[in-house]
Amino acid sequence: MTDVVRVSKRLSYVLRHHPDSVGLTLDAHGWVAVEDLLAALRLTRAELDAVVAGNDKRRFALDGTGTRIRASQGHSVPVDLGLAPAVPPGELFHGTVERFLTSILAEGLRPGNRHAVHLSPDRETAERVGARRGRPVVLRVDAAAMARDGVVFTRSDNGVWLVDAVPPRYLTRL
Ligand code: HQG
Repeated sequence: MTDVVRVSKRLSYVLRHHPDSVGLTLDAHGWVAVEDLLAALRLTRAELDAVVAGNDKRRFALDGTGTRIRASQGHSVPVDLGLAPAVPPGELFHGTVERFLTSILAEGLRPGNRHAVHLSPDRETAERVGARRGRPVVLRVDAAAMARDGVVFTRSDNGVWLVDAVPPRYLTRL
């Protein structure tokens, strides 16, 4: 694991799940002062900037002034990302693994520990998400039908589609 990946994982842990573990508190929208984060994690600004800029999924976002930072999605602590409802593409994808399928097809996609169910804009991305846990299985989500039925979608700063839940009738195994 490279240093950048190590720091990225540490930032995900702190900014999504356990800010308290290093004595930080996120504001209501998930932001923390860059200065406080650097002090808490003993990082230099250059090290932080390398992780933010080099991150494969743009997991972290600086505010307009570059003085505050937050995770773009994936939180388990309560934050309001302030994302506006957005119209999804006709179909979205979810990557998972075989062992979850019986449950998913019975009760639909649930957010688990996170705030929202994460959906990918394309099949390849969903395969990568599923592959974190084993041989990937990709589900097609009929986002057009969900939107038509009044489900609210938001899109995170890094292009992940977020929704509260996906009932099984909108899912098809690919
Ligand atoms: C499964 C990573 C049983 C679901 C990724 C998944 C993504 C169910 C797991 C982002 C279920 C939740 C999110 C049900 C859902 N019964 N299992 N009813 N409903 N599941 O990690 O979508 O690198 O919370 O299929 O790339 O895997 O962190 O969600 O396997 O973008 O930036 O429960 O996390 O991004 O797992 O991944 P997760 P996810 P980062």
